[in-house]
Amino acid sequence: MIKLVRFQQGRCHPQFGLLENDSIIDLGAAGVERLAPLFNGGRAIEILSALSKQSLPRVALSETRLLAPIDQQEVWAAGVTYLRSKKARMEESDFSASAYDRVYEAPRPELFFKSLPAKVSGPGGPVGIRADAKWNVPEPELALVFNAKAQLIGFTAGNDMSSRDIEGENLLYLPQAKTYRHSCALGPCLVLGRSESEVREWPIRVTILRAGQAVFEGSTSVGQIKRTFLELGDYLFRSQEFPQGAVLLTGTGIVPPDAFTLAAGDKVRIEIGEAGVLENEVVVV
Ligand code: DO4
Ligand code: MG
Repeated sequence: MIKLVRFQQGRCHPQFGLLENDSIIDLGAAGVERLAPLFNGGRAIEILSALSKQSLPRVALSETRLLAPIDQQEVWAAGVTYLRSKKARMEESDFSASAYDRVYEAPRPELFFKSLPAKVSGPGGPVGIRADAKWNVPEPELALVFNAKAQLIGFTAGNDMSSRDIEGENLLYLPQAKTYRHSCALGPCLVLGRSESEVREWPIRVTILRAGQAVFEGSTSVGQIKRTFLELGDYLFRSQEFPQGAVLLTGTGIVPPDAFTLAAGDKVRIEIGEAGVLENEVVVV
């Protein structure tokens, strides 16, 4: 198993690296500048394993800032892939209830565009709640990373920040409820070399901290996703092309109680299996 990160030291140019315990092997020194050439060739694990054995420069993790572990990949998202998500959304909106019910059962999944790569927050970056929304939640989701040939390359943790009142008012407002400034976070690392059945064993946990106290905790497991990764990837790539590859958030299985809404300054801590902990602070945008 390999953990790929994107990191920055001071004001230096961001680099990709391999995370090993508390240090990062700097792949910039080996000429690895972009993900697509590495992933599209289909030998990423072999190449990265060989590089990890070379004597490349190492940097202490504590001396770096981790960024979202992508560069030029669009981020898309699947919705209503867990029973919990379907039920919560049917409750939040009489108007749209049958749409959620139908899409949960239908062969074609719900897929929507989430973020341009440059707009994604990394670990420690901000996640946004809209100034014109009253009911805001994080959505802790496993993220799949595909290459340009629709091959599943790796996994990371993601946050599909959402405005439930805007989505609940009218499903046609979904793009506004889902895609706004700082609405997406990914990281901390991209896990390569794990199979779907292994990743389905991973737990997903979220803790929301307010003034240092947990105000919400929830958990589920990747195994609760109704659809296979293959099925989601197949639909994402239909009549589409992603020359740089693409990231797909796989939907949320954790929804806080209806009385809960995020506030500025909250810390959202998402932990997904071997992908690790993605923590972000909430800001109003
Ligand atoms: O249908 C709206 C979005 C669903 C979603 O983002 C989720 O289930 O995670
Ligand atoms: Mg979601």
